[in-house]
Amino acid sequence: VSSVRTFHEDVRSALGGRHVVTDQDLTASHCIDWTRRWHGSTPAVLRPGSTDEVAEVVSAARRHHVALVPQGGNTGLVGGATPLAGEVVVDLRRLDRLDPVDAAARQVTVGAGVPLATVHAHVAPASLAFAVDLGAREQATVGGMVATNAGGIHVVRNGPMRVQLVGVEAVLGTGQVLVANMAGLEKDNTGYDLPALLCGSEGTLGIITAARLRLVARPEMVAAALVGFDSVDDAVWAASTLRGEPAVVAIELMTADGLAVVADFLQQSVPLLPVPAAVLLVEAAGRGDVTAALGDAVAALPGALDAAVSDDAAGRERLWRWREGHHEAAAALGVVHKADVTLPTGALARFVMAAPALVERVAPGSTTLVYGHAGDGNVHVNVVGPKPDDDSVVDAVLAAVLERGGSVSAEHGIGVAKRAWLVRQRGEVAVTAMRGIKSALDPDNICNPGVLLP
Ligand code: FAD
Ligand code: 2HG
Ligand code: ZN
Repeated sequence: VSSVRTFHEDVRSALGGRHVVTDQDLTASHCIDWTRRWHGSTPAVLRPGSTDEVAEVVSAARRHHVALVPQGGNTGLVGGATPLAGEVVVDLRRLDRLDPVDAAARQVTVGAGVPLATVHAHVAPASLAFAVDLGAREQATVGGMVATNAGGIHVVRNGPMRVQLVGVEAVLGTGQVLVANMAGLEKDNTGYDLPALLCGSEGTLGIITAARLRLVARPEMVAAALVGFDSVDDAVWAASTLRGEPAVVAIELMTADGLAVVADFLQQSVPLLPVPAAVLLVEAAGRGDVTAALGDAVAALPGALDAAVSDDAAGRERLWRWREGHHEAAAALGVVHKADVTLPTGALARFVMAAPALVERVAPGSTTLVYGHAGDGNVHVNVVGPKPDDDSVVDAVLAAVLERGGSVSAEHGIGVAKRAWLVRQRGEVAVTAMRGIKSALDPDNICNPGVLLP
């Protein structure tokens, strides 16, 4: 207790009392995750406003043996930002630096606390765009997205966060400030790729304070289509074909069962009637007539039935609502158990079709939605029914994924939810290497000690 009190005194003098929040009414929202599956408690939420202040926090934590949980927008879906063992929360949202866009380099440097939507808005006037986009865009921060190597809806064209990350600034678990390629060199072949290492480290190696991000051309035209198919097989086959179309930037899969749940939630009818067995939401973007390019690509797909197409912003948003409504519609039914998985291309359709029956065997009477980023072989199995602390359904789904040669985490990370699966996924040698990296960069195990490594 006295050690924690001394830690509090140190951080109060580093951050000022206003940014050491101990009032439980104010810390409560930091202690529960988005899914409501993970609940913790914390003696304090720290709100550093600069890289130096983050370094002071980490150094004080080392001195006093205090464990830290970094937190951005708290939209993570694997419990990685929840203080489950009473850790101190470090809220990074005051790191809101927004440097001018470097149009010549097609890069921008931003603070870790900047929300994704702010990055999008910041680079748009320079006719540039940030390639990563995801449903939690208003809250998810750049630091959290780097820490989880977030994916989202455009991975099929531009890759995940790791591909967009040119450089990183971070306070390591040692308290030292690491500056890795923040000058944004496109080529720098001098040893280990530290930005790539920190990307996906889930707060276990240190605290990301800023990122140098790659930008892409802002598309002049965007068009989206909901395309119906008689079978999941046809839809998945179509997704593979569409990956070869240069203008296609998103290929998202939904099934009739999931759409029925969303239709109830939205109190609307699916725009394709009768509702097909499987639906792809396909988005095309670029210069020239992308609507025509999208129409031609869709018309050439074997098995495509009806399509609803839109190229104005409001119409596209209406189509996307059917896809982005899935997690909200599921959450409205209760606490959602989530398995975020990738399958080898050839195994995806069969898995999507098998998942609901697999869930029904383990937890009869549950509601199951299977949807996701078909272009990446990544689907999200959302199950409502089992008690919040019952892992049996997710375990059964993950076991089925491993049997089929897939991954137990495609884009959300391991967090606390999937720690038990890491060795089975990656093997002892890889996990031992990860432990070695962890102990080199965070020797006192103060950075998210409960996360990622079993
Ligand atoms: P948090 O939830 O605060 O933290 C996530 C992890 O990162 C934790 O382990 C935390 O300790 C660590 N962390 C946070 N900030 C830092 C930092 N500065 N330094 C070091 N570690 C840090 N994810 C996808 O990949 N693709 C999607 O399509 C997608 N869609 C989503 C849609 C919705 C509606 C929701 C709620 C979530 C979605 N997510 C998606 C998950 C989530 O948005 C991402 O994981 C996002 O990257 C988390 O960002 P955050 O700032 O909220 O991080
Ligand atoms: C998405 O693609 C997100 O919508 C969230 O990754 C998925 O909530 C989920 O399971
Ligand atoms: Zn996703």
